[in-house]
Amino acid sequence: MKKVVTYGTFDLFHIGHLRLLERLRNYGDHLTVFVSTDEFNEVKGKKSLSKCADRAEVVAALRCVDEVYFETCWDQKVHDINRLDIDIFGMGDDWLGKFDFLLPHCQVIYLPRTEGVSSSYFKKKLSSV
Ligand code: C2G
Repeated sequence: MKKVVTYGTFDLFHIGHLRLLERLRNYGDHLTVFVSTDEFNEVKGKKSLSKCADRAEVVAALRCVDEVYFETCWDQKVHDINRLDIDIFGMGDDWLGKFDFLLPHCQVIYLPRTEGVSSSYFKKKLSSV
């Protein structure tokens, strides 16, 4: 079984998130998603509107997602990849090159982002309503 993994906040879940997860799932037979905790989002300098448990519940409900865990720090990826026997690590290409240090442990792919949509875009729109 070819296992794929990705990490993210997935706040205000939108088509960009969905398209990424569906494309990643098609690179293998199993997709694991690590959802950033609220505390880790602070470390990332991101404020999510939905709390971690809700964001994880949305991601876990997707047909293309097989397992969901939590991302609590930057440094857990090598451990996760080895522990879960991951074959492919994938992210949107706004992260291009940032995770190449994982190459000794698994294949690393960056997929084109879905243009014109982001959680921050929706937050801005919502605040001006
Ligand atoms: N994404 C996308 N298209 C968009 C928006 C996001 O393909 N229009 C992708 C991002 O590239 C990322 C994933 O969706 O791979 C999740 O995006 P975020 O929730 O913004 O994740 P981020 O805050 O970038 O956290 O350790 C990695 C970090 O936790 C990633």
